[in-house]
Amino acid sequence: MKTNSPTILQNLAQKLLRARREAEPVDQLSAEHHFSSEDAYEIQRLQMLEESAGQGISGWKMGLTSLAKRQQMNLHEPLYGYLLPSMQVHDVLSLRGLIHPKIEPEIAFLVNRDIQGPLSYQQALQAIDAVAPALEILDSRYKVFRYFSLQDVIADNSSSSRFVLGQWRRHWHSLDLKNLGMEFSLQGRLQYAEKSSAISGDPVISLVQLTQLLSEHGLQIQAGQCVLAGAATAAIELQPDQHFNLEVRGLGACTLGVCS
Ligand code: OOG
Ligand code: MG
Repeated sequence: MKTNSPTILQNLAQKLLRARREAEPVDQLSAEHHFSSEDAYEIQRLQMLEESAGQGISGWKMGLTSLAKRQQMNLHEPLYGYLLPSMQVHDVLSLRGLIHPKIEPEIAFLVNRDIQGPLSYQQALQAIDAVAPALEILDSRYKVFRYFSLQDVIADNSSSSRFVLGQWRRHWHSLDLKNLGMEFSLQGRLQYAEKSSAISGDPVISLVQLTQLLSEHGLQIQAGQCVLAGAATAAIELQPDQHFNLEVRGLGACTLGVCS
């Protein structure tokens, strides 16, 4: 249920969009306003409507789909956010314009059809054109990147900032998508080794959940869009001169260098 007027929601959207564009963090919205998850998704939509003008939408991210992330953020329900072309980076990330960025290892899907309404698990499998290893760079437009409410995170486009995609693999049908080994390294040293089952028990379930959440909000996935299924591990804070490598057995690698 929406609990705030359209004018208030638009004002809150503008506040977060300014914080995103100027890298000037703000207080959590919930400090001053009581707002529902539906309000929060509307604040997210209003910002991304403006931000996507002239560039469109690359896809969607699911978040808080793993126990590690839920514990790290102390929030316990999955959420989604928009991914825009301007958020995609290749090889090197500059920290300029970011507030307190973190990085996390993910699995990405390329979707082969327009999706309206919730999909079953089987339908979700059929909607996957290709699979790739991916890295998500999170940032929060709030002064504190911890202990915020679910509504605050949703309103902030679920902490989206940047993302990196490895090579799409179209011949993925022989892979067990819930049993992929994921090794996440920093400066060549292993930080986390996980199975893809850490993501919703199976990353395909994240896609199913995304179709449920989007249909509740009257939104759709379009053919050719990508979906980040959510992190398999806790996120690591970014600093200049880091080099990250995510190796997903059977899928390949996704790497990122960080510069100031
Ligand atoms: C919320 C976004 C979580 C994931 O993959 O779990 C997320 C946050 O941690 O700020 O993207
Ligand atoms: Mg993520």
